[in-house]
Amino acid sequence: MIASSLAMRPVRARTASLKSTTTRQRTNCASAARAEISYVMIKPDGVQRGLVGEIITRFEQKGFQLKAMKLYQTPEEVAKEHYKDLASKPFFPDLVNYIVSGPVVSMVWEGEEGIVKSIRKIVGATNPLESEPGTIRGDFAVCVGRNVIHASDSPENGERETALWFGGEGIVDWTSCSEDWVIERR
Ligand code: RTP
Ligand code: MG
Repeated sequence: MIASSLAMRPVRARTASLKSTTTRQRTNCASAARAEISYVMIKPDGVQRGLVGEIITRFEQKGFQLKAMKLYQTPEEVAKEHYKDLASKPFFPDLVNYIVSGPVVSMVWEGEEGIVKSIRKIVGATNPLESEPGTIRGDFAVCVGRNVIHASDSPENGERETALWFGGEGIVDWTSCSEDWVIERR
């Protein structure tokens, strides 16, 4: 019975490669939306405080799909490259020291068009004292210099940051068995 029901499942577009992720079309989705990826990172304070499971649960329960994950001790040059747009800010040295101060959990999450913006909403405002309750920073942080989590701020940066942190390796091409219950298809 299981084999026959699986055989009737529709054929879906799959992630052919990291590079092609944003250009592929999910042909069976009702909205025919393009897929996006977000690079999400639990910062050293989130790892040290035992928030990894709680944070991953929020994205899983939302219905986004995990494509890559690793526990990683960040080299200084990677931290600097990641935040290079902030290099002129007075807090930049402290930010780099923070990111390399312990292991981070690096992840790539994929979803339909809009996932990058949606994840930023789930993460909350940069300053945790201004983050809404119910967001990750709103619930688990009080200080901008210890704000627990990073998430890409645009689809382009989702691609750039994924390439920086994963270098094209560790991205898993898989489809969740619950996808048909999460995404409407016509
Ligand atoms: P992130 O890149 O980490 O997701 O944070 P974000 O987009 O919400 O904010 P962004 O402006 O990109 O800042 C990056 C990180 O720098 C630290 N920061 N410190 N002391 C300060 O005024 C200050 N401002 C920013 C925070 O850790 C922030 O997440
Ligand atoms: Mg940012």
